[in-house]
Amino acid sequence: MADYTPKPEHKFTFGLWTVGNIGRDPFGSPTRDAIGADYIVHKLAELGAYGVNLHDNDLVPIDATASERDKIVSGFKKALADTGLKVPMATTNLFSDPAFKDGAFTSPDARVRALAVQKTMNAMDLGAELGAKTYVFWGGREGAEVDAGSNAIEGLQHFREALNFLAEYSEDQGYGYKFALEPKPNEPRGDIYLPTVGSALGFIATLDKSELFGLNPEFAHETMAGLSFVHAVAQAIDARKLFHIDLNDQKMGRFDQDLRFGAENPKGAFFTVKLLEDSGYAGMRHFDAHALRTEDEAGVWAFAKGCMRTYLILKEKVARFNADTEIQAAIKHYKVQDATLEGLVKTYSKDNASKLKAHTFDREALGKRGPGLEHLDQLTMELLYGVR
Ligand code: GCO
Ligand code: MN
Ligand code: MN
Repeated sequence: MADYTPKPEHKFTFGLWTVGNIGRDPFGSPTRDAIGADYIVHKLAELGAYGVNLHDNDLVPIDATASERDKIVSGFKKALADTGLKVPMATTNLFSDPAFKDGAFTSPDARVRALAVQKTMNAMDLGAELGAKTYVFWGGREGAEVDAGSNAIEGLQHFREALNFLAEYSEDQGYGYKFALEPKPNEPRGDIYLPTVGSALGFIATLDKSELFGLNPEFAHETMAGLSFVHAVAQAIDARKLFHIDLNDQKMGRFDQDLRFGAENPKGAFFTVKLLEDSGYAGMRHFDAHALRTEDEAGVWAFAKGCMRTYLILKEKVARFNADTEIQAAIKHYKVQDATLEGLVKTYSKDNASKLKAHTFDREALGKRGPGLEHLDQLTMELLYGVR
């Protein structure tokens, strides 16, 4: 029986806000007590995680004085030093405070936009102090329910201005951050700007220092939009923009559920792990999920363990898939090769174009050919079901 014990080398991380989730929802009060940040650090280290990520206010309350802030941060740093846990990613809470109710970087109110940039600079200082190298921008409140008052083009312009400013600030301070935009289609706003991985990729190309910006795709977010998370991650990898990843799970078409990784869509989770492992993705495997509202503290740690264990189980399945001769033969059969034709279409030349035009295809045979996908998919499922 393989060993599925998480270890720091697996690069698993959790947010303070994930295992710290107190089980509040729009219809009900918290079902769990808040857990202290230092205690979370010790528990995560005990469970074999590599790191812990945070929003500024997960650690330092929004109205803390400078000396309160320093006291909290030094206590947290001690917990990190005692356990060896790292803080690879930091981010800003630009969604909880009522000031950000109609957007932060994209608010139609210039004062709110400036406040958002100021808050983010302070949060970037905090992240840098804790050693973070990835900075996430999740624009939860950047969007609208009503399009009559402002417009989405202005929103995007404001968003661009803020990100350009903050990238300069990071460089100026020598923080060396890479920035990861996290798209989400809706919730908490009716419609959030940059709703999908594809939209964020398009937007990044318009930023001044676009090389510093990439993606933090989330399983639940693409799934809420009815899209394939695997395809979204593939596109981010193809663009060399997969800077971070939020792993969790979600039923399609529902409110944001943040389920334990692999709990709902094992096949999607499997192909996600396959993409990450096969592509040599060297970043964090971050879990942005939380225990069910029904759970007590024991349930929280069972949830955290479960996320990591499922990843390792699926990683082992990926190795089996790649080594399975029958599966590999089926893939080989599926991907038909033709050296002559591939040579003709690979690069344009007048000669290639005229040879290609002169070629006669047996369209009927192409249309009739069975690629063997039923067989291949069944083999894949049997592997996932544990009988191969
Ligand atoms: C959500 C988001 C957030 C972000 C977090 C870090 O749906 O609430 O996924 O959890 O990931 O703010 O940027
Ligand atoms: Mn989310
Ligand atoms: Mn997220």
